[in-house]
Amino acid sequence: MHKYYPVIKPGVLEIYCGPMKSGKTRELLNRVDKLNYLPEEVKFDIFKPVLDTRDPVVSSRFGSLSYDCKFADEKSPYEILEKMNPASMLVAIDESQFFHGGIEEVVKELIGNNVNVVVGGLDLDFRGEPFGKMDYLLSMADEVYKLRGVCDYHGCGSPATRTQRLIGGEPAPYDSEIVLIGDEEEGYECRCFDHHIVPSSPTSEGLRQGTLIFDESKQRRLFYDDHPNLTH
Ligand code: TTP
Ligand code: MG
Ligand code: ZN
Repeated sequence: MHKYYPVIKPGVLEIYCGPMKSGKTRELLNRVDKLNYLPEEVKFDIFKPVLDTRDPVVSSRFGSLSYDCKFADEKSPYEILEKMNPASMLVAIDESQFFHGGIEEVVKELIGNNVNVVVGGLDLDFRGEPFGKMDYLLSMADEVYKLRGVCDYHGCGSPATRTQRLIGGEPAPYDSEIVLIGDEEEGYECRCFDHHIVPSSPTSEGLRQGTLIFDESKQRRLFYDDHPNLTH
């Protein structure tokens, strides 16, 4: 067993995923923060894609943890290998959903070199579909932490697994751009499955055509088959 285990887990891929406002960045930083208990010669790196310009550091929305990070071009994930400290025993990558193809090769290379990789990212985009290469990374992962938020919809408060994008207060249609940097002021909410609304989605119009309806009065999706008593 490696002497710094479990703070450093050589060759292990850990993933913190979930919707926006589920605390992914905070969990990632808490994970990295444990390295402070190790001798100083234990090196690590934190990366973010350049496109996320919200912050030059990785910091969580709540709490005081904040770490300097390195930026890698999301279109050239190999920059992570070029820019990392070759002595790093742990590489953390936040906002991993934005990295284009190649990120999975980078992660494979790192774990193959016994680096402990800690990934943070949205598992699903605003449409509720796998975001970027996150599905591939999740399949490769040794440890997956699926974080949950709290549904923002009119006091619902149920566990939230989805991110709702709003444009001018209205649910964004399925065919809007996948990448749109922002936070809740700019139109993102954390929602439970029932309150996650994607107008014109092929799922609602194709797969169970005629059975899935969006009930305006209840502001939620309902299946006629599953809920024959729609008067409730
Ligand atoms: P996150 O770090 O997931 O947001 P967060 O800080 O609220 O979450 P956490 O506390 O869990 O760390 O950032 C997500 C970014 O992705 C944000 O800039 C909005 C963007 N985004 C898209 O570009 N497309 C999408 O479909 C969604 C859902 C988000
Ligand atoms: Mg975050
Ligand atoms: Zn809800």
